[in-house]
Amino acid sequence: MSMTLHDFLLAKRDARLSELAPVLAALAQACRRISTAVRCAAFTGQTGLAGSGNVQGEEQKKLDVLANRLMAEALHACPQVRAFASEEDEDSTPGSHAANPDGVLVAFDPLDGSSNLDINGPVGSIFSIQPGPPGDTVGTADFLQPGRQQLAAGYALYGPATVLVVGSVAGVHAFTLDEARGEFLLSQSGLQIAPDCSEFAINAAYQRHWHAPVTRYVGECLAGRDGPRGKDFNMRWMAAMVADVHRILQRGGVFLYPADQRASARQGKLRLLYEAAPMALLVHAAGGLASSGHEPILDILPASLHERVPVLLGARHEIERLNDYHRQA
Ligand code: P6P
Repeated sequence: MSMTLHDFLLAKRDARLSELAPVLAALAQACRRISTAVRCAAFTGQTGLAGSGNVQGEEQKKLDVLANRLMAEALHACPQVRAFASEEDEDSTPGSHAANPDGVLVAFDPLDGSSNLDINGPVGSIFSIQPGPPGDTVGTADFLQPGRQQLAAGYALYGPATVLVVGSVAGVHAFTLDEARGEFLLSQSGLQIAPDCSEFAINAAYQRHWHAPVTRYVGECLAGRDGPRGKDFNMRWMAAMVADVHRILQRGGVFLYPADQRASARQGKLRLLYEAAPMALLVHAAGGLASSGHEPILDILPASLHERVPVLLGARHEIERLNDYHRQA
């Protein structure tokens, strides 16, 4: 019988993750509850808009608000969590053990890709676990750490199956929810991304706004076997970063949400602390790369909690090519 997340952490298959067992258990519980809420929304009155907006100025779905509450409840109660920060909230929130000197910080996107909810498309939750600050006080500024300092990161993908992926620098592992048992069971250990690929993900609707390096890269992919790449490429765009990243961890590829010439996208769309940095840790641990086009995402020091950053991630050789095109430009 497959190993549960609890037994995996107990067995110390990854010492870094095992040290974080309490907070990973809290996150797994919250993701399990969010999975149920998403599946049952149609008959629990949880579909549609909440009638409120978030700090990003976005209209919140009822499930955005509920997922945020479920994550906050689980993390606030966890003795290992000193504070947490959400995409939905302006500032961080202290946990019930804010002065715990061995405690950690958690930044999360409670429901990524919620525009897919109305079409029963994939959505997910993303989380980043950082070391807590010295001393016994903690606040929003303590979250402004470069991604390389993360202790662990992960996501839950609410798709045909609910899958929880967690990783540290030592490796990335996937657990699939056994709904009957209410347990996440180990389904893949040591996920790896091939250095080459033939699949790219980008929202091609913004093509006219792209900067030259991205236009060149995508154009060469589209030129196929008769073009400079000498092979055909496939394209996917899930409108949920979690689903695109999960596909890359399963079968390779690249995911691009670049900066473009629109005033609203000068730094891209995705948020550094709870979307780009956690995914970058997972991708690097699986042998891939994650870049802004100008530097590794893991090296970027955030200036603010909700800072956006361009994201180019996935197959090593492809991201190296994109970095080279940015250097040439
Ligand atoms: P667009 C979801 O809103 C999200 O933050 C990511 O999960 C996703 O990859 C991207 O935005 C989709 O953006 O511009 O295609 O709607």
